[in-house]
Amino acid sequence: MTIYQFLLLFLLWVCLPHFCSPEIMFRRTPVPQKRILGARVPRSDGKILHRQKRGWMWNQFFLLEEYTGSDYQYVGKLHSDQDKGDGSLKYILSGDGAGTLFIIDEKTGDIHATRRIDREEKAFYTLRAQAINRRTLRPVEPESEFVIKIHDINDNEPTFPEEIYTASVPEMSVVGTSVVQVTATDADDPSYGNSARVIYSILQGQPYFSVEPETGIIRTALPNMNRENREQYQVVIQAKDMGGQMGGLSGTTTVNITLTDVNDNPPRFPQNTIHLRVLESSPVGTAIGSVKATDADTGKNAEVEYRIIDGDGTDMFDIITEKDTQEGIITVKKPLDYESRRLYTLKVEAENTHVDPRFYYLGPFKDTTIVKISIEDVDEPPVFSRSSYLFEVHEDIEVGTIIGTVMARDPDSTSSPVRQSQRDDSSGCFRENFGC
Ligand SMILES: *[C@@H]1O[C@H](CO)[C@@H](O)[C@H](O)[C@H]1NC(C)=O
Ligand SMILES: [Ca+2]
Ligand SMILES: [Ca+2]
Repeated sequence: MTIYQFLLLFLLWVCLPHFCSPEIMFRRTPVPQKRILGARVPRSDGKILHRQKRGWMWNQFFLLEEYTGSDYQYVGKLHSDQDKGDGSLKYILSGDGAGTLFIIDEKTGDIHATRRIDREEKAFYTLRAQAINRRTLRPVEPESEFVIKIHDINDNEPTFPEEIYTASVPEMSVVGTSVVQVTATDADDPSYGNSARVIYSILQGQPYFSVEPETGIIRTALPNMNRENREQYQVVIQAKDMGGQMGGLSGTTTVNITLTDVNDNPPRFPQNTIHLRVLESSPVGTAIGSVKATDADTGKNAEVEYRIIDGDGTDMFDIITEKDTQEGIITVKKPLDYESRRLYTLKVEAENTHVDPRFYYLGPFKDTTIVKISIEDVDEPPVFSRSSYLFEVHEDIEVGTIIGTVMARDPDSTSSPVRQSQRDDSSGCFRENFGC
């Protein structure tokens, strides 16, 4: 502001309800002055007028939002030094809301608001004031601009953009691991007081999680949180204005937190010993049965690889890992023979394929089981000692002469007697031990 050649006095009302009554007004010459906070301004009548800390400025009115009175809310008074009080002057208002929201008494210069005003909708109204001679209609003052600044009250609670958030954090995370940040906004005036100063607290979810009061960052608060015990947590965060003090307004949000898996459980065979049976006639490659280790983890943390690591059957059997079922399938590697061996033993190991070094101390991440395989007998056909026999005889040989011996052996151990019978062939007709 520079030079004001004309005197247009704004009478300012800078009143808060708890502090003073709307009648307190004072005059001020339009000489530009810096705002003096917390000063005491002597009134013309010698009394001291206490101004509250916010102070006032030349060419500004302050008006409290959300006025609930039934009458029009008093804003302030325009006054010209040219006003002799004889009614010859007329005050005119124009600009934001002039004539509707803000009305002026053209004789006295008193300005009123006609309805309740919401600062969060509009915080400043810029208006222009004129004083004219009622008779000549000529301005006695130049048009002057002023502002009605709407004074905040704490009428907005902090709100979160989302009603429910979802977040996740690995199980077994160290205490203080950041999970997610939630931020509430408060529509009140952040530049004044604490009406928009938000502090976060946790209403539900302790002792597992905590929230940073100033930032809204949610962190883990308990060591060794185990997904295998509990996977889902519901955390309720409150945001409260007035710096979290009593009387502040608050809003809440819910955060669904899922613990994600880490490999903190080794695979385990449910039994120490597993019995399988296989027919001795089973061809190489036959699957004779399966073993399965359980793992409390999920996904790749539960993946195992099976191996035969010991036993007297390591040459005779193989194991393959079935990816889909996570089973170890035992197969025949070499032809089996009940008569030469009836029982084999394998030591089978299941080991996690993705081990996390951070959790070595919970290992080892493998387990073993004993697999006993019984070979089952099959009733095999007798076997001749040779595949063909040739006996030479003279044509005049006597009936009943022994011309040779054929031998058949029963490979089954519990030998059933071999009954031999003759078969025709082209060279003639023989019946063993008998003539033709
Ligand atoms: C949050 O968790 C609750 C209880 O566990 C569940 O009913 C709800 O569906 C979850 N909401 C979301 C969005 O994940
Ligand atoms: Ca608020
Ligand atoms: Ca796990």
